[in-house]
Amino acid sequence: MKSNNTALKIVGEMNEKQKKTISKFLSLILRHNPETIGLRLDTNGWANVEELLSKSAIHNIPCTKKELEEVVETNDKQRFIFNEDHSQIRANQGHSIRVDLNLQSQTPPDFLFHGTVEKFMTSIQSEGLKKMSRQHVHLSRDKETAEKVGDRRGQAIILVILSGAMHKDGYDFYLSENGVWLTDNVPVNYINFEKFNSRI
Ligand code: HQG
Repeated sequence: MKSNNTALKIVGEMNEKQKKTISKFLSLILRHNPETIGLRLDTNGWANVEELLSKSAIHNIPCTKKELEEVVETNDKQRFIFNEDHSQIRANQGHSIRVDLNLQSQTPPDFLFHGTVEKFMTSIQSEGLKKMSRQHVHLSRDKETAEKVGDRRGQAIILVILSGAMHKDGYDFYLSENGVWLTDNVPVNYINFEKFNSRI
C-alpha cells in the first residue's frame, strides 16, 4: 500500500527539482528566446498558455496546465503572472527581448540596492550601472535581496543607489509586479562606493 501512496504523490505533486526545471525553462522562453520552441509573444510579452504547453511538450518539456499553475503560484520570486482568465502568461520582469510591460513611472524609496561582484567594479566605477543584456538595471528595496543577486556570481558586493536623488533629477523608476525596482541606467554619481573603496 505504501508504494501506491508514493506513486500517487509523484503523479499528483511536483517536486522542487521539477518546478525549478520548468521555472528555468519559462524564464528562457518568456524573457529571452520564445523562438526556441517556435512561440511568439505579443508586444506586451504575453504568451498563449495552450500554445506554450503544446509547443513545450513537442520540445520535450511536458507540463500540464495544473503544473504550470503550481509553478507560477509557488515561484520564489513570483517571476510569472497569468492574465485574468489564465489564457495568457508572461514574465514580470527580467526580459532581454523588447516588450512593453506598461509599467508606470513611480517614486522610489530614497535608497535602493544592487548586488554585483568585484570583477565588474572597475567598469561600474567608470560608467555606472548599465542594463547590459536586459531591458533595465535591476534594483531591490532590501539589502538581503541584493546580496542574493550578487552571490549568484561569487562574493556579493552591495552598492547603495541614491534613487531618491536620481528621481528628483528626472530619472524614471518602475516597480515590477513582483517588487523589483527597474531603471534605465545609474550614473556613477548616484552610486555610493564608500564601502567598496574602503576595502582597497
Ligand atoms: C553588472 C535574477 C560591468 C551587474 C536576479 C550584473 C535579479 C556591469 C551584471 C535579476 C555594469 C548584469 C537581474 C557595467 C552592471 N560594467 N558590469 N557598467 N553595469 N553590470 O543578470 O542585476 O532569478 O543582467 O552588476 O536575481 O545581476 O533571473 O542583472 O552583475 O533579480 O529572476 O552586469 O536576475 O533574477 O547581470 O540580475 P544581470 P542582475 P532571476
